[in-house]
Amino acid sequence: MKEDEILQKLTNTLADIDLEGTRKICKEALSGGISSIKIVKALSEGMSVIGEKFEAKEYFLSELIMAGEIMREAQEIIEPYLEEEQVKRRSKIVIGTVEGDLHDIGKNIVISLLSSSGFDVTDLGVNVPKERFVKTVSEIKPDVLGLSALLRATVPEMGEVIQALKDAGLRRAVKVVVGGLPLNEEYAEKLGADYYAEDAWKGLEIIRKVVDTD
Ligand code: B12
Repeated sequence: MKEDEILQKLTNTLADIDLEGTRKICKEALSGGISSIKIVKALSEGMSVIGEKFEAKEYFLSELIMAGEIMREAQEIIEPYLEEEQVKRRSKIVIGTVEGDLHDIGKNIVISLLSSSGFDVTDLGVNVPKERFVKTVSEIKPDVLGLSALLRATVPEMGEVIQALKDAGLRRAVKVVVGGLPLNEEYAEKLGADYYAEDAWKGLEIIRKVVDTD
């Protein structure tokens, strides 16, 4: 099978919520020399199909939960293969999903990519209150704070976190990168963020630039 066909099969297998199949194709693709980044992209496409099916009421919450579990397992298989790179200075990144939001698959991909690229990442998890972001920024003094939100209803919370940083006198000390499905460049600017990343790879590119020009 050609590389494209394997990747398409992986997307479809995840979209069918097939745990065994996804695990198997991931391993085969990796041992066949397909790049880990392409594999993660194929899996992300599978998650988008699942989202569409959920919207069309073809899938329900139980399928979303299963998909989350499959994605977590797949990430564990792929993580050791994510390309290791040397970063001169171990720049610090703090990242979390904002309060009210439990989605963390995308955030975890960002973390895998950053960690395997040599960044020192502190993961605050999901449903993180703004006070915790502020406390961590003041203690760890990261170069970048990454915020994630997947629900339209929780995106405004990103603005609340940024305002809380301002109130604590910490806004200038850290660059804020936001990501998540309901966002775009314009919305991110309105929230007061420095950068918007549509995916993990864009996030890595932005963060590399930010720490380079520090
Ligand atoms: C899996 C999933 C779940 C799982 C989450 C499991 C987990 N551990 O994360 C569970 C079952 C828990 C869940 C619950 C709910 N979900 Co849900 N979920 C999804 C689903 C299918 C996939 C999300 C995903 O993982 N995508 C794959 C990853 C790789 O993509 P990503 O998250 O976008 O991340 C990438 C980029 O956005 C970016 N990125 C993201 N964050 C960040 C941060 C930084 C710093 C950077 C640089 C980049 C970055 O990089 C990532 C990688 O490239 C989406 C549908 C979809 N199309 O996305 C719905 C979706 C997000 N969910 C939705 C809904 C409605 C819900 C529920 C309210 C359902 C319910 N009735 O209870 C609850 C809410 C729970 C809560 N309080 O958060 C809606 C949101 C609609 C809206 N307008 O707000 C969606 C869009 C489904 C739909 N089409 O209706 N969900």
